[in-house]
Amino acid sequence: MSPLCALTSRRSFLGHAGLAALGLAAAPACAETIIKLPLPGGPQSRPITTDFPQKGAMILQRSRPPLLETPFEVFDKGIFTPNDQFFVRWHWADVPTEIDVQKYRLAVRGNVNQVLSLPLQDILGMPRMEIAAVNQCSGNSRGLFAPPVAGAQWANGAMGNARWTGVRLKDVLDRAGVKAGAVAVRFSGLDDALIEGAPKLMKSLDIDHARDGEVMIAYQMSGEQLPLLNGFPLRLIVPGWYSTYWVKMLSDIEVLSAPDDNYWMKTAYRIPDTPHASVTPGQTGYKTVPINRMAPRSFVTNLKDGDKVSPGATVPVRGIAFGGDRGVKTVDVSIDGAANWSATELGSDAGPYSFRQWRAQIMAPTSGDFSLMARCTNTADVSQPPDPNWNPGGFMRNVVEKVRLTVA
Ligand SMILES: Nc1nc2c(c(=O)[nH]1)N[C@H]1C(S)=C(S)[C@@H](COP(=O)(O)O)O[C@H]1N2
Ligand SMILES: [Mo]
Repeated sequence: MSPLCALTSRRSFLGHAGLAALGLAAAPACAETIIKLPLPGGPQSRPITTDFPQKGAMILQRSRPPLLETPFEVFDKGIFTPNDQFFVRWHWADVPTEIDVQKYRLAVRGNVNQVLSLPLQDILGMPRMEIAAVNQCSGNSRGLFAPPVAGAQWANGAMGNARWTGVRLKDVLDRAGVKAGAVAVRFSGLDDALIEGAPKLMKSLDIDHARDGEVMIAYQMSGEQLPLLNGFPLRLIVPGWYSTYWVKMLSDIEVLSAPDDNYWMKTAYRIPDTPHASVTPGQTGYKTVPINRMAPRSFVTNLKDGDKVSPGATVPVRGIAFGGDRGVKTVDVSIDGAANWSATELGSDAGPYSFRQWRAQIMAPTSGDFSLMARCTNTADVSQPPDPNWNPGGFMRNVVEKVRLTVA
């Protein structure tokens, strides 16, 4: 990287959160490396950036607000995604670049007995909990949708797994005392839109879900403070649900006595109320619901499209899987286009919401090209579907993925 690039991006991101300044952060011109993502709708080229604070090499999808994708080979290293290569997604460009931890307060208000304004110290003093959970963007893999749809053209790296440490949301709500008639709890953070009148990101959960003892407010991610871009100092964790609900830099919790009809619940992040949230391109008039639970997925991590294997060779294969809203029961692989499947060996179990590693050996054919497929079945016996889903939001892809290999 040229010294000028380094200087510009440092000052603009770590310095004051000015609009123009932030726009310079990690400008693609500063990239050293270009990689290609396998996106059928193109364009495929993306710069690799190391210009963001607390982040290593990331795929630059957009610089302002930052959209940074995890390079896929990172997922081969283990079930926990390193914080410095954990993906980043923000909707609006006014993201604080500094947090004054002394002044930070978490408000709990609305339909409660006592309005709270909690300093971080109070949260740190409450009973701790820890959970391993996959944080996956609703639009992870959107760039693989055919026909293409609008939105961030992610490949498969808008996901990550971490051990989250923090407090139960239930405990925080109990401290405020939820009053009768509460139906939902709404969350928002310190970020905001720069555009006048644009709706601030706010997401809600039903009151029972919010109090289930699993939804939590995290202050640590795999044993460290949250990176700023992943929501320092506090973020919501909603195990098993898409990360659109995992509000970062959480500053406001509002208990509602009527369903939330804010833009981010009523209009955005809605999926067709159909199997696999799938519709036909151009279809209209279907019912929609807010996106919610994740579906099972699995990925090969030690081989990629175009890799060569020797004729008839025994090839070790491995990857990761997650069950979506529950644990992984089995992962099977096929090398004959889904005609036959064989079981893989599962790695250690870090809990129902975590990535789980799998490994197997396959016997390469003696000639020709072939596809390696991996299919996860979760503990509710839900398996990945053979055909890709489609919806205009590019949400919830969980088709059985293929890696195309060449015998040579
Ligand atoms: N405050 C705030 N929280 C947010 C968002 C946001 O724009 N602002 N985006 C959500 C979405 S859509 C995603 S995919 C995740 C991304 O989390 P990450 O950046 O830690 O990977 O944050 C969620 N929480
Ligand atoms: Mo997202």
